[in-house]
This record gives sequence, structure tokens and C-alpha cells, in this order.
Amino acid sequence: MLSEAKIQDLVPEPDAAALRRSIEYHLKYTTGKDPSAATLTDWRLAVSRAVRDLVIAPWFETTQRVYTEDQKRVYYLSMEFLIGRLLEDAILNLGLDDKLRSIVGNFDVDYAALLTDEPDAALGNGGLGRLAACFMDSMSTVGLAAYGYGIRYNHGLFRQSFENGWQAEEAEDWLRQTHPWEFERPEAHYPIGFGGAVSVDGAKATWTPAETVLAVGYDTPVPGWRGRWSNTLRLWSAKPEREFDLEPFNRGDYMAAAAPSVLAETISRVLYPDDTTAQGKELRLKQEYFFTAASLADIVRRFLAHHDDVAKLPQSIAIQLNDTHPAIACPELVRLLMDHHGQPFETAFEIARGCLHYTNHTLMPEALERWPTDLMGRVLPRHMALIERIDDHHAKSVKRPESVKILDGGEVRMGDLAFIGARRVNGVSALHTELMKQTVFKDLHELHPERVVNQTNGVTPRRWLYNCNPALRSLLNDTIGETWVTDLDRLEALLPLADDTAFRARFAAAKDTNKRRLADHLKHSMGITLDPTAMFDIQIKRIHEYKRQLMNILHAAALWNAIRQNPEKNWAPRIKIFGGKAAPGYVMAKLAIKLINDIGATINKDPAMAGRLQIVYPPNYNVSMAELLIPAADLSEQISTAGMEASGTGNMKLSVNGALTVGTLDGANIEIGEAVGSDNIFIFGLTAAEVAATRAAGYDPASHIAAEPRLAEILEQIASGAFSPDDPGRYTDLVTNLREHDWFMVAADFSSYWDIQSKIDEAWHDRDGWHRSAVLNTARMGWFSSDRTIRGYARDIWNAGTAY
Ligand code: F58
Repeated sequence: MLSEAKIQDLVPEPDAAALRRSIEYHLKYTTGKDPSAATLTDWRLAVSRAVRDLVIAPWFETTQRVYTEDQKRVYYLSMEFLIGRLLEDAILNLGLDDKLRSIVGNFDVDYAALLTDEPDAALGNGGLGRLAACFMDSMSTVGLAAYGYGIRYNHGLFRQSFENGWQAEEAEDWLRQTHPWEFERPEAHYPIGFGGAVSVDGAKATWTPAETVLAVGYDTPVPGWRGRWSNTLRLWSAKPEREFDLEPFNRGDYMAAAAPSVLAETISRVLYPDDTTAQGKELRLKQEYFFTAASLADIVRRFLAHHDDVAKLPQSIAIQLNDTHPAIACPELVRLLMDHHGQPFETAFEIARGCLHYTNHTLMPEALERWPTDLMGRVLPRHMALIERIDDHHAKSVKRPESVKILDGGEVRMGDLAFIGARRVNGVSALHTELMKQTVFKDLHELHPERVVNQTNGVTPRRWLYNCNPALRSLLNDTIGETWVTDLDRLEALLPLADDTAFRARFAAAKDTNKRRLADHLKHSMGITLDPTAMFDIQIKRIHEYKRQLMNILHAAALWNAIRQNPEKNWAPRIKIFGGKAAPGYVMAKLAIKLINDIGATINKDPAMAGRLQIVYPPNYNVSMAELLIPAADLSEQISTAGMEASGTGNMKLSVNGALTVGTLDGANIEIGEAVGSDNIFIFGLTAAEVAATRAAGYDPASHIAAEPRLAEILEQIASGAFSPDDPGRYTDLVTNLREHDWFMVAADFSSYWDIQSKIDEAWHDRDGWHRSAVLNTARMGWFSSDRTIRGYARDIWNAGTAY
């Protein structure tokens, strides 16, 4: 363990003069700018580099220590890292906020503008990618030797705008400006092959790929709290083996001359923007293999630099597969062990399985990856043969039922491959893990009952409380000290203060500050006015039918009707705020966005709604916007159809920031409810078991609609074009679908949702009671720190130590 003195040595508190000189130095000598000509971005790059310099020493120290002590290393393989901005995160981590604010101010540069000038690194779609980013932060903070591996996409998640209420997408280009946090590692490059043929000579197979691209690593240091440990995030970029063909160039065929680089670079060009459906696209398979193969080559190289027996790999390393995207790791590691290190198949498979662990994030069948065997055979012929062999080996080693197989109907089922090739398989909440055992992996679980374990998700308290909520941060620090930042259970010290009037008032004042900050932001960015004394009722997440943004907007429309029918009633003033993107090809989700905007426009222009009900949907929800919205929320909407949200992590961020949850008994909502207590959460709707039973019995949405006149009325209005006079038929299919199919059970849950929302209205009027519940939410959410989650993985899955 590092002593405090040692930590001070590693990140010496720079004096203001030294920091100032460092910024000036970087502005001049790294960016090449005269201060008088420097743009805001130039200043930001200079400040970023001055701050980055401070984490280099602990980064080297950690790397060396892990190596000299030969510590077990954890490798987190993820197609997505939804990082957000890094500068403010690093500044707050190192405790340099006040100093830099004054230094930057003295340069006559706007400090807040400098921080927000940084584009978000949006290398992920949603929860899965953000979880990976929280885990990187926690692995460093608890002092676990870890590397994150992923893809350095040139274009992250698309930028969303609304054109006449419809979602429009535009390519994102975060790398247009220099990304000051990364170091290119041209020496860390690996050739990655695709296609070609395999020749077999006795037991020896040789794969000769038809096409090869280079994977080049870019490293970003990931400092833990106060810089006391620092791991590495290594992202791979695809480069051509040869940049350029001279022969076609000499002929004047410039396109053909550049062809090799265009082809290769396509692999890391863009993040797939689909957050749920697994489409069998060749490029996606290539992306998956590209980063998995590069990572494994790097891992094996690092191991062999100091060990000589590959059979000992499982003692030295643990690899975590973030969903099935890197599931090709199993045949790839078997291939390396057999074809490059001379191991027989059975041994190679057992070594590989000893290293690999798989996290499942969804039970939805359409999201479980399957690759056509002909595509797999064409792109990765050697792997296809090994997958057949693994399937065969499994069939022979256990008495498995017909239903268990990796190869099924001309497809490779990646979930089954990941399960069979892993030492441990985990779900991400208690309910989700149980459902995994009962549904998708039922048969496999019965064959391997020790394999499935649960690790309920968590979120990093650094970004999601300390950094994004300065008002609450100071109140907490004043009241209970700062130790909660790395030991979130300490928030429990707030419990008695929930009954302390003075404390509650300060807690409420912090919320008010955050609501005003959001209102100011929306005034500037969208030109709209929000009343900060109204209830901020927030639903922020990807737009998906199972997440039921539709039910939320139907509730808004029903509320609009009810308020107009009964304007005298003491309605709780509400602002419903939505945030989220739909996959570009997801027609129903995009229609839901248009409906939110159509209903919103009608409500917002009705003078009778002033001070009562307002709908706000700022475009382009991302990590940075979440950092503004979450601390400002009073009510957190977590209303998925029970059994469909694996865990959720936004639910945790909102609750720890003092929002009350309205939610179904789904994912981690159940565990949040147990933690905060049933008086401090609003639970409604069918349970997962009831959803399943209702479906099995033959669900009839029409009967629910007939029994709920409020719902019947709004469906009539929507179907008749009341919210879409320019195109009255726009929602005909949507309404028909709700009336006749309604797979996500909006009609079944609507009454219960309406009732709980009425209770929430009442609860809102009891201001003391509301604030008390808000304090109790913050006080009891300590368990949902991703530090706790990572310690759980280290203990139950990786068998790896932590320094703190
Ligand atoms: C999410 N999955 C779950 N997948 O939906 C959410 O409940 C959970 O909290 C979170 O993972 C973290 O465990 C998710 O975000 C994706 O976005 C995939 C991206 C690639 C294609 C398939 C879905």
C-alpha cells in the first residue's frame, strides 16, 4: 500500500506559479501559439497538457510496481467506452479546481467556457459503454492492476438534432481537434488478418489471411482518486500495412493508390449506433475481431515478456468480456495457444477458459449476437473451424440437451460461445442474474451451476456526485467530511440529518442551485424558460420501446386533459424533461421522439398549462448533458417493462443525487428500493413474473384500455391527429399497435402509473416530507458505488488484489 507521504511525492501539489508556467510552456512549445493569438481551444489544450503532466509520475510508478511485483492483471475488453469529458474530471480528481480557476482567469480566459470547450469522447451508445468508463475509474481508485481495451473510433455516437420534431443524425467528430489525453504507441502494433485460407498439416494448422490491417495502440492514463494509482486505457486504431500504392499513382489512378488506407481505416472509423439489435454486418464482425485479436496479442506478449509457460496464464491474468462483442476471444486465444505456442486443443481450451469471463447485459433475444456461419467462415476461417471444435468438445464433455449448442441453424450463437468459453458468467443486477438462469441460459446453467454469478452494477461517485454536483458536494464535505468520495457507504452518516430541519433546508437549497443551473443552460442553448420551483420530472436514456418513454408522454397528455378538466385543483407544477437518442434505423423509437415533440408543442403552447405542465426535450443527450440534468432532477423515471431492463445505472446516478424514483420492479430498481426503503421510492406496475404470466395467458391490451378512460381518450386524440394536424395519420400504426399488440404492456401498466403519479403529486406538496425522502435517497445509496462492484468482481471473478 502507498503511504500518504508517497502519494504526495507522486502528485506533488504544484504551486500556482509552477502550474502557470507549465500552461504557458505548453501553449508556446506544444501548441506553438503566442498567447495573444491563442484561441479558447489552444488554451484548453495547454491546460489539459499541464494537468496531464501531473498524472504521468503515478502512471509510471503503477506500471512499474505491477510489473516488479508481478501482480495479477485484469483486462477489460469492451467495444464501447462512453467517457465524456476528461479535463474537469482530472482537475477535480487532483484537487486543482480553485488554483486553475484563478490562473486561467488571470490569463483573461473564461474558465467555465474552457472546460466545456472539450468535446465528449462518446465512444459508446449507452449503459454498457458508460459502465465500462465507470469501471475504469473505479479500478484505478481501488488500486487494481487493470487495462481497458477498446476501439479508437474516429467518429463516436452521432450528434442528434430535431428537424420539425423528428430526430436527425449527423456524424460526430471528436478527433477533429487534437485529443490531448492520449499517447500514440506506434511500437504497439499488431497485424490483424481477415479471410484467406487454412492449410492443415497433421495436427498443425496454418492460417494465411487474404487481407491484413495494423492495429495501433493509443494509451490514455486513467488516474484513480487523487492520482494515487493509474491504469491504462488502450484503444486500437486501424491502419493500413502499406499507406499507399505507388504503381496506380504513377498511372494517375489516385483513388486506387489510396485504396489500402481507405479499406483498413474503415474498421475503426465509426461506432455502430445500434444499442440493441445485433445486425449481422460484416464490418461489425471485423471490428469485434480487430480489437479482440489486437488486445489478446498484446496480453500474451506482455505475459511472455516475463513468463515462459503459457499454461500459467490463468494465474497471471483475468480477461473480462463486456457482453459478447469480444466473445471471439475464446477461439482466438485457443488459436494463439495452438498455432503459435504448440498446445494441443484440449489444453489450449482449458487455459483460455481459465482466463475468460463474460458479462451479459441483456436478455432480449434480438440483442443476442448471432453470426451466419458462412460469414464467420469467410471472414475468420480458422476461428470457424475452432468454434466447431469447441462445440463438439463441449458436447462430448457434458451430457447436454439438444437445445444447448453454439452452432444452430447456420448461425454461431455468441452468447453460448461466451458462456461455454468462460470461467464465470455474470448478470448485472440480482433480478437479471436470476432471469438469466431461468431463461436464456437455463440449460447451460443446469450443466454448469457454479458458473453464473451476480455483480450488481454501480456508478463512480467521482463523476456522478463529486464532480457533477458541486452544491451537494460542498454540503456533504462540510457535514460529514470528504471520505465518502472513495467510501460511499459513509453517506449513511446523513441518516439522522434527514430529520434535521436546518440540514434539509441546505439539502433543498443545493437542489435548487442545480435546477437553476440547468434552467440557465436551457435558456442559453434552447431559448426556453423553466420555473426552477416546479418539479423536474426526468427520463434520460436511449429511446427504446421497452424503456417506455411512450408511457411517460401518454401520462403527460392525460395530465393535460385532466388539468384542463379541473383547472382549480392544486396540481403539482411539473416539467417533464426527456433526453435520449434513438438508433438511426429504429423506426418506432424515432416515432416516439416525434410524438414527444408533438405532444410537447401542444402542451407548451396552451396558456392554461403555464405554471402547471411543460415538456422539454433538449437534443443530443450525452454524458455532459447528463452531468447537468442528474443533479437537477426531483423525480427519476425508471419505468421499463418488468424483466427487460437488465440493471440500469441512470437510476443509481439520479437517486444518489437526491431524486426520488418512480419505477417498476425491474433491474436494479428492486435493489434501490430495498436500500432506500419503500417510503422513499414510488413503485408501480406488473412484476417480471406477472408480465410473463400475462403474456402466457394471452394479453389483451384492448380490455385494459376500455377499463381506463384516460388512456382511451388520449389514444383517441392521438389517432385522430389532435397532436399532428399537419399529418393526422402519423400515429395510426402506433395507436393500432398499442390497442392490438402492446408487447411492452403500456396499457396493462397505465392505470397503476397514473395512480402512482397522483401520489407523487400529493407527496410533492409535502415539501418537508419530499426533502426528507431525498436526503434518505442520497444517504442510503452508498452501496451503488462502482468501487463496490469492482471489489465484487475482483473477489468473486478475477481473484485479483486491490491496493486500497
Ligand atoms: C445496458 N445495455 C442495459 N447495451 O440495457 C442496462 O440495463 C445496463 O444497466 C447496462 O447495459 C450496463 O450493464 C446496453 O447498454 C448496449 O448498448 C449494447 C450495445 C451494442 C449492441 C447491443 C446492445
